[in-house]
Amino acid sequence: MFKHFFIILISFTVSISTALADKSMKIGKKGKQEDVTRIIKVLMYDNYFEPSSFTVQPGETIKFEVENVGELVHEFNIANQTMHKDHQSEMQKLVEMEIILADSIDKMSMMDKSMAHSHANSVLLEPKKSKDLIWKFENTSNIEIACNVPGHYDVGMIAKVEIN
Ligand SMILES: [Cu+2]
Repeated sequence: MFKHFFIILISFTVSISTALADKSMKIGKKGKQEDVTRIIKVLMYDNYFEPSSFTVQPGETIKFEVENVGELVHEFNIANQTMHKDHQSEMQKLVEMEIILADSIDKMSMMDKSMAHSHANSVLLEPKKSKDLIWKFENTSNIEIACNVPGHYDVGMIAKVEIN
């Protein structure tokens, strides 16, 4: 009897953690222009975002007009904490290869070395540059918008995203 209960408890715990892990990976997907219902202007400074938090509805498609008004290279990346951590090592490599410099991006060698850096969920911008990103949020949780240029996440270049 007791043994049975224990087994049930274990399988219950496993299924809960699987569900959570699965849920945290759902950050949405690249959105389509025709589905955009809201446009949000985002400014990137050294080292923070303005606005510093976002509230979105599940299923909503938002166009982010991202502009880097700082003096350094910055990234606007929609992901969760685990994805940001993974991406940070990728960015670290690009810095070590001197492809991403403090205030510029060596696009030629980025192409040469096939280190093309474009992901649907992020934009990487030199100072004074801007770019749009359309994102469809769906059944999302634990989303953070962050900059993964080495050191920036650690000093708090993160914007919270609340799904409401
Ligand atoms: Cu940054």
